[in-house]
Amino acid sequence: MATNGNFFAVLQKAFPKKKQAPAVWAEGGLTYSWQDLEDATAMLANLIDSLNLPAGSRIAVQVDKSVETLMLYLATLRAGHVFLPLNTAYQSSEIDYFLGNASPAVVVCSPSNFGWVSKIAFKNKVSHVFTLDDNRQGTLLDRAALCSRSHTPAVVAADALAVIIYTSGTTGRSKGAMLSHQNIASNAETLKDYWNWQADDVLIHALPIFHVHGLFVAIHGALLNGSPMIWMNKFDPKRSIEHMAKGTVFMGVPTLYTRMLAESALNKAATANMRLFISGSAPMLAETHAAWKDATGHAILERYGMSETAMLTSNPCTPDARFNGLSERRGGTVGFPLPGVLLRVVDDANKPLPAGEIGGIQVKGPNVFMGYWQMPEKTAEEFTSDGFFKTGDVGQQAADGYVTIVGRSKDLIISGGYNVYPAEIESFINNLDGVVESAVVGVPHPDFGEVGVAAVVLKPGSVVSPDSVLQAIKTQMANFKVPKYCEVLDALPRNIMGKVQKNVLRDAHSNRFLT
Ligand code: MCA
Ligand code: AMP
Repeated sequence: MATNGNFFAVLQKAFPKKKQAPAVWAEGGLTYSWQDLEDATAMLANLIDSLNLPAGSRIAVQVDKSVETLMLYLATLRAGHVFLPLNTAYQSSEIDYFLGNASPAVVVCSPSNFGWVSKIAFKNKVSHVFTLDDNRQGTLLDRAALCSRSHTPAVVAADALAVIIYTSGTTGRSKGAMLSHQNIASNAETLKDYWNWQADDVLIHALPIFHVHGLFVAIHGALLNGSPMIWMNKFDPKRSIEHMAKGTVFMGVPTLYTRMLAESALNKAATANMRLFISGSAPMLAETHAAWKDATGHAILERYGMSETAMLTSNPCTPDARFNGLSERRGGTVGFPLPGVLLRVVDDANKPLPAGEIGGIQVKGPNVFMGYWQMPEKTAEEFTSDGFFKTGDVGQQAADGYVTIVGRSKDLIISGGYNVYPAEIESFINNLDGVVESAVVGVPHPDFGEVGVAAVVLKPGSVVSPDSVLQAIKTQMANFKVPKYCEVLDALPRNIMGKVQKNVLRDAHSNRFLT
């Protein structure tokens, strides 16, 4: 029989032989052993099996982070279905879109959201709605408790769909990036090797698990290495530093690092047990990289990736033989293409550029996704005729191999590691009563790296305050999408072609949040 392509089966093989050893230490005191992980994922997978869902059914999950959410993710793979994580900040109109677009068979939500989520779910013909909170309560675990602890992982092809991650687009609504078992397995295996995971590693897990960074990069690394995790349901800078006495690996977006840098407890002694600090999801300022080195003696390893591709490049962990044995973790760069990833920098005609020249970044590799869920035209647009994926990021690769991201061709704001597409906010503002048009730009912010600022033009005679615009967005959209400032203008700045000059707006507000 052909080998099982199910990524859960790959992870399960990597679970340590000592089943009673700790797999997860949760803040609050609970310890979960590898046997607990085995049993709980079996029970949840048996519950999923008992629903008799068609193969490849989507299981949409919008719940607070907990170890049980991790179990649910693993159980979904184990049962051969498709995990669809949703940011807990999403509100009803956003959830309505995702459920309508993905047609999940199962929705799992927080008990406190059951009222509104179940209405939207039933409207979208979802057959099963379960609840799960971050304290092991809810109908999901009540039902799973009745199921057997024995379960054989479903046999699936390596190229079967495993996870859908929604990512917003420069135009229109979000697109579901489809990742196969093989996509996530190949990336996890590459990173296990490249980041030199050690037998005694302990991961401090501080990120949310509804995006690639916390869900794939962090969790897969630890599980594939059979390493325990210190599990934080919510990031806290003080407690993260305390955990470093026991932990060895930390992964975060730059905001997590700047918040920890502000703590007096951060010093060389507090981080002496740590082996590796990894940053990604947003650009880390070279100053932050240098400040961290100063405070702790550790050089943060920055890497670069996307929901569509998982990880693409990384600074070296140990000397990289492919690049003359270079081992420097160079601040302001995202390092080398990972083994197996082809990366090229091209001009507007897709022609590869020489080293050092700036252009569009395109990639190819076993980690690159299967396409956007039910959007074949969008998928085709994003690939070149020779099979490279257009990242929408602009950068250069130096002669010695280091890749630097210098900007984005996509109109995107990355705020505290979350992506905000101005087009989505602008279209919402433009539909408000009394508004003619708007423009949303990203400007530097000391905590979130970048935040949105909105400029709004009103219809003659209408009275709309900037605060009411922000308030209206807040009631309908995830909180991280709400611009941090809004102004009313007589007209948007335009060039002679009539195109809105977002750079003029960005310049006008570039110091708004900086001291
Ligand atoms: C919270 N707020 C934000 C953000 N987070 N505003 C802008 N950007 C944000 N990221 C809002 C809150 O709604 C609140 O507004 C106010 O800011 C203060 O909230 P605060 O309590 O400080 O926030 P927090 O709960 O502490 O969250 C900050 C955070 C969080 C811990 C930095 O944003 C976070 O966990 N970010 C990580 C995101 C991540 O994992 N990204 C990976 C994506 P109000 O008071 O008005 O309600 S995966 C990816 O990008 C690719 C593939 C990759 O390469 O990894
Ligand atoms: P997402 O849609 O959440 O997958 O975000 C992916 C985008 O985040 C990439 O296309 C980049 O623009 C950005 N990104 C991720 N890691 C880095 C990094 N280390 N430096 C700069 N940008 C990054």
